[in-house]
Amino acid sequence: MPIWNPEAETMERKDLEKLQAERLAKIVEYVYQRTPFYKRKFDAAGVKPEDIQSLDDLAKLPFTTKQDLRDAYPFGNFCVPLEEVVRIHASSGTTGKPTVGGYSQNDLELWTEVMARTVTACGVTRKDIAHNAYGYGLFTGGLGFHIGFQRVGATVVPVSGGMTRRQIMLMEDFGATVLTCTPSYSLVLAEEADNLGVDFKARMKVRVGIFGAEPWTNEMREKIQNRLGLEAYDIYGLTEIIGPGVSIECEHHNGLHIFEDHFLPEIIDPATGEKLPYGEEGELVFTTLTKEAMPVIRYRTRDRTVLHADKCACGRTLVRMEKIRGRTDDMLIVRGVNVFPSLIEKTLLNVEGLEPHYQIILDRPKDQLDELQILVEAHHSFFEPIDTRKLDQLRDEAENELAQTLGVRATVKLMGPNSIERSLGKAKRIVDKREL
Ligand code: DLL
Repeated sequence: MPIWNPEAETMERKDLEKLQAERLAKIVEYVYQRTPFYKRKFDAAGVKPEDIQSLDDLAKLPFTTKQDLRDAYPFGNFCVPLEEVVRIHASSGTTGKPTVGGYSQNDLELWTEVMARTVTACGVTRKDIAHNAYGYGLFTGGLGFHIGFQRVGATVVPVSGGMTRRQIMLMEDFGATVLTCTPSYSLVLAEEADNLGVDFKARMKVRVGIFGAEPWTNEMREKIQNRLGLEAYDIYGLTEIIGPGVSIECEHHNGLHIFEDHFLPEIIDPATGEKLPYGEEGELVFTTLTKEAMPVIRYRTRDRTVLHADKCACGRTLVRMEKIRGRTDDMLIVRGVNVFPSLIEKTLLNVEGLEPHYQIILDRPKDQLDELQILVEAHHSFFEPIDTRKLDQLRDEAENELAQTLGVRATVKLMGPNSIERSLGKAKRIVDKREL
């Protein structure tokens, strides 16, 4: 498979590390001079830019947290005057103010470059027609893919999210070969095709799907690939770093290559902040090495994964991160037991008869223990006509499987087709009523 920028993506690791160290020293000096936001942080930690000479010195620098960025909202951490900022994006965030991303002209150029690398890694070329159903607007997904597709010369269809029925028509009429959206929305598209009597696999030419912006397991990947008849690639990114374009799977699907010449990754122990070696699971931390408007230093993503540095068969020398395993703050504590949402998804999708649409509800009725309830849709055949005996069996099977894998009891409520809310973008999987 072609590589967009072989020089950068297949560089010898020692040359790459040399480049990273040079860029790190520069960016640390840059942010220190350019914004009181970092000057204050570095001063408080007793570290000066000249202390940062090698990659090992990185650990001397203080972390930047989501709270730090909130405190600086909206532009307090920018390193260029607003006249040099040519684009703003933001991530919705579930509570309070959004997280802002600001881009200079050069930052947009960098974003275009990493997105061109990204789509090329998934086999996209100028011959492709890319149906881009990520949201256009403040969210980085739509415009991020847009510029990457244009750079490689593919034909981009900027359809954005919504009007799902129309999307099915356009995908078929335009002969889309690439689909980009959240993994959950890809299933909404498949369902709408079913509703319209359109056989997605037979009528659509889509061969590649590039899905991300929300957690999804390999079990979910299987479901999507089978239903849509395409090869699904996982893409990761976040507004604070650049948007999509931080890391991408290659054709070997053995982790996501991080564009390390621009985004320097670390894994830390979320409890102690200690740096962990390759192969160990922890919290992903990024330092942007080349951004101008809004560089971030040691940004704690709260996403949990593992890094691997051995060479990949695709030829890229870039570090690979495993599929995101969850967030440091999404672990549910149910009656004192740690429960990971990704494990719930995995378990449900291994039970035959359940559909990949579910919601996790946590509640604590007054003076009682936590209750974990899982709403999940059963295949429509159970409802035509309704077969309560079989539904009861299916529910018991799901509850038993969950009890075994989670180590805590969850009640399962089986739902009819299309009864769990669908999302155009990121799916809302967890409803925690205990905080209300
Ligand atoms: O979701 C950027 C993006 C757009 C990525 C399109 C991929 C495709 P935010 O809205 O700032 O940015 O959300 C970032 O979403 O910290 C993760 O928790 C989560 N996330 C993003 N990609 C993945 C993924 C975009 N592939 C936050 N797997 C991140 C799991 C993901 N979680």
